[in-house]
Amino acid sequence: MHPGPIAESLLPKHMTKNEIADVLEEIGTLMELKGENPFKVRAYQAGARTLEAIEEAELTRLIAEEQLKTVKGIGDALSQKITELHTTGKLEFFEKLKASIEPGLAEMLQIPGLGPKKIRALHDKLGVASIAALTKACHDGTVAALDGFGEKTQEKILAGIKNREAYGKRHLWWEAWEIAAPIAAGLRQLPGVSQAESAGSLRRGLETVGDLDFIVAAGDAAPVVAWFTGQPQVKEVTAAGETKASVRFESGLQADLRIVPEEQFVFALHHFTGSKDHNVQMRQRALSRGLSLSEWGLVPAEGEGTAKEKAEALKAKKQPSEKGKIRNETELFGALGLHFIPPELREGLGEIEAAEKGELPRLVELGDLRGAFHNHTTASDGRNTLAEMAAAAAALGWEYLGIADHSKSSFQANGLSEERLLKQVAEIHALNAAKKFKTHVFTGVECDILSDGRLDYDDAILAKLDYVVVSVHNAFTQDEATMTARIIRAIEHPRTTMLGHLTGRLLLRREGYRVDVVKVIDAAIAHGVVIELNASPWRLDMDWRHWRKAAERGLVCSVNPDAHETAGLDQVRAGINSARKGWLTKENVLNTLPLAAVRQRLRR
Ligand code: DGT
Ligand code: CA
Ligand code: CA
Ligand code: ZN
Repeated sequence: MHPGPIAESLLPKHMTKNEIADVLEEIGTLMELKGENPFKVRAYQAGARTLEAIEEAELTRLIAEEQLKTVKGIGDALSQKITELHTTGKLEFFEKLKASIEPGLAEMLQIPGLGPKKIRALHDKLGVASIAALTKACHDGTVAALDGFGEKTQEKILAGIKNREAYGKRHLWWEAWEIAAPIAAGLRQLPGVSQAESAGSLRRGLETVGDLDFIVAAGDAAPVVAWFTGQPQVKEVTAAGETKASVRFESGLQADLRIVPEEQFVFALHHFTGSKDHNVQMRQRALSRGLSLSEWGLVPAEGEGTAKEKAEALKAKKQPSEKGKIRNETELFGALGLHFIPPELREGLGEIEAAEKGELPRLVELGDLRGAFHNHTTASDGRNTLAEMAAAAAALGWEYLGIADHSKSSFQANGLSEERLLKQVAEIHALNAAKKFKTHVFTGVECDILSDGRLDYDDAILAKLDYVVVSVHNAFTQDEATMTARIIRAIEHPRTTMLGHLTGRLLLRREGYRVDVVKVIDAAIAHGVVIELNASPWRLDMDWRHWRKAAERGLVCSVNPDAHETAGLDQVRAGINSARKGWLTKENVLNTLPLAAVRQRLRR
């Protein structure tokens, strides 16, 4: 498991300004869903924006001095609610509001592209109050006939419902990990528990997770089952046996728990880490050596009885010496003539052959990162100021932070005009000169790739920046050849440093645009352009499945948080998972370089 925030997530905590802004935003959405006064709705949305523009420390001061209501855009009522959230982490008004919404309507909010206003209209005019009823209304064509909807909207809604069904069963790695990490830590602290791990796709760092799989070593299973099923986040206990249990959390995520005796732990952990393909290959390898590998143990293949019976028989013999006993995964792989295979590589994609030859790469680690590019501030669509972002990077111990706000064509993200961009560059220079933070800030931009492949600023402007990230943010529906040529044209631009989120996919929400990834990789290598591994848990783009081959051919990766708030910087953790799944080493990743080397590289 990764190190990370553990026990504090179980305690009531005070909320940060961004978390409070999220609640205000949701209140606005729910009130709109209920058809309440639009002025009230807008007050909450505006309150969220106002809050984002205030620095965290300033908010704390305003609350302590009871001055919050004097801020323009925050009245008495809002000030009270913000204060309650800030100090207690809860808001009674919000809880009541949530409880007052018909569950079917709230569920409709999960359909991509369907907002509260439209849901309200569907409810009032067609009496639709569930996804099932909405599906039927779309098939009947009554949705298209509604004022303000039409054929196109109806099609979009149907596609959204289908997406939700297809994706609904999986969860983002990040969200799964936030639930799993404190539970694994809690299990480890239980009396009588000697080891506990999250296995499965979560441990392998897969971008989405079907369910959680906890493996625990304990002599007495009953108290472990009781603790696990009694966790406050558990919504439903779907099974509880003597050595196993299954639960479902609020988000719909399910978790399996298995408790095994100490000596079986390593075999169970390996088995339930998977993947299935990796396990099949491992079992074949064991068989070719006259051994049988399973969750129960590693036993001779010949002779009567199941693997379980043989493992138990071996155990009953109580071998007098510890010799030959397998205590951890390194020894398990070793027993089959293999170097240790990190969980992220266990996808059955050649890792066993490499482990046999001693050719596994030394994978990049979170601690190797010395900074990060592609981060936003309140200048465009970020939620923290330049100074706050720099302070957060310094707190992470980073040597540098690259700012890359949106360019002028991204008006929906408050993209920067030339004038505002130059003003930001001056601000960054002043910040660096003041040496208030240990972290050096690089000036950059996330420059739109226009629909024909030109960049969104003139060369003279781009020349004033330390680096340029180029990204596609519009005209997603171009055909593959057009999109590929468009992106390659941007890569060929002499001012381009790196390519942002190559396919534009949003995991569990929308497919990426059509693009020939291999051609884009070729162009990037040919022009010395870096491709980012966008570490946002929603993106993880370029996908890990392309990285191994691309890096072998000389492509350089930058693990970019694409942070829109200070908390987003930590998401490089998810990017590192994908980098490791892509067999990347420290040498393949730009932002593992120390400051001086990065400076030199950017000057090229
Ligand atoms: P998920 O939950 O869909 O994201 O993916 P996993 O890999 O966590 O799969 P899961 O939870 O069904 O099972 C955990 C691991 O247990 C899986 O990676 C490999 C092992 N496993 C489960 N079922 C089988 C099976 O039928 N054959 C083999 N060889 N291994 C299995
Ligand atoms: Ca699983
Ligand atoms: Ca499972
Ligand atoms: Zn972007």
